[in-house]
Amino acid sequence: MTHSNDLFERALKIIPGGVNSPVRAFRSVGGTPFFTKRAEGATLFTADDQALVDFVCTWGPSIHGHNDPTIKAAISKALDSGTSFGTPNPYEVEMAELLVAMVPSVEKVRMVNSGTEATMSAIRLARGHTGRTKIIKFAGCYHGHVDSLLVQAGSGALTLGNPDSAGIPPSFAAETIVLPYNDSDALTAAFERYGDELAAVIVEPFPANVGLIFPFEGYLQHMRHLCTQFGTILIFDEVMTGFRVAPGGVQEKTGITPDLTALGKIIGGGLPVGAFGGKAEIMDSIAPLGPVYQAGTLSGNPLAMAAGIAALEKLNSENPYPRLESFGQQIRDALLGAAEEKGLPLQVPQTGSMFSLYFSEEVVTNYDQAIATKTECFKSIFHQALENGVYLPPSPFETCFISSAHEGNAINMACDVLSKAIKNL
Ligand code: KE4
Repeated sequence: MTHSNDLFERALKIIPGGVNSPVRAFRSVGGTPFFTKRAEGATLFTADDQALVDFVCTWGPSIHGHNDPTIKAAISKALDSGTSFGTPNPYEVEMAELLVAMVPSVEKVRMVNSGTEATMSAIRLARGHTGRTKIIKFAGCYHGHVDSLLVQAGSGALTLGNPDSAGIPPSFAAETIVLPYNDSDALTAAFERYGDELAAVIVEPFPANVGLIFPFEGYLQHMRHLCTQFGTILIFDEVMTGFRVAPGGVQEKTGITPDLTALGKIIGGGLPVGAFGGKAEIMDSIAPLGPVYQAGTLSGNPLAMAAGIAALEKLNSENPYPRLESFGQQIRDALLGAAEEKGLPLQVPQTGSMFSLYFSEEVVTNYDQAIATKTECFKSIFHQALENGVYLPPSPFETCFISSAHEGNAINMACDVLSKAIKNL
């Protein structure tokens, strides 16, 4: 098996940046990415024979840990019958029934193959259903690489220090209004100015692509109220938070119900899956029933559906959320304790199995505050941790994930390694 450096050298020749997704390239932390040859539970086994406790969890999907035996068994059972039929298959109905049962806003749902397809389709549906063109998004929120949403985006776009992307016609960007998150006055003003032109507001209810940010008390309620008042479709992008912070995501946790929801990651059990769903009356505007076209060769793929169904059924049968919350608090307390001993200002926003690190005096509540934090401290932590067997997301503007396989030694060892890294700053 060739080592990561050889693999990366070969990759650089024929894959742009040597990676199939920018954030994997370590551009914002420096160094070159390792290649993973196998993953099990909380651990990645690299092509350099290193074992790493993984806090990226393939960017969210592996809430049960890597290579989960239940999910694996479901995939191999489905595989016995073939990989793709191009016709409806029973798994699609089962998955749709699960999503309707688990996500408060979802009365009808359409399967796609990524979170990007889910948000892209939800935006098109909102525009087609309302006949309006303008949308509101929030600085730092990332909704996948959709043309009209790659404006002041987070995640990889932010990591590249280039919040916008080349290739987006100014006319597209002109239909997208970008507001600061957590600013109710700015939201009210935008509605007063554009109200009846607004097809949709799309938001990560807990932004997690700029680090992890929580809404001010009443902020999401205000957003819900304005959308209802002006007939604007409220879209929660729960690609990351769906099934992560609670089975029904932020909308279950807060009791605020959007009109449409974008989903992804966990619902694929590690295979490529996205979904968008919501009010039946809106979803019925989607082809072949309605005028808004949307399609996909591999949408509802039987293997991916079988993996996702197993992942969701496991959440329902095991209810890992209390354990995940305790793991998250354990990590948060260890990090804050080490920073206090060091006299270093550190914020560790945490909910359940999601947390991030901001080296900042103040609590981070929006994009401007996030990009003003001391990212060089994060880079040092990242590399110290990696050298000592702990893999954090390779960017200060991502969120760390914990799986239910992170119990016992994995969490304790990670707390120890990260605490030492902070004290070494
Ligand atoms: P995908 O197209 O990558 O499946 O989903 C896009 C997406 C949509 N909405 C939210 C809230 C998301 O977080 C994402 C994707 N998240 C990033 C990590 N922050 C994926 C990692 C990557 O781009 O490689």
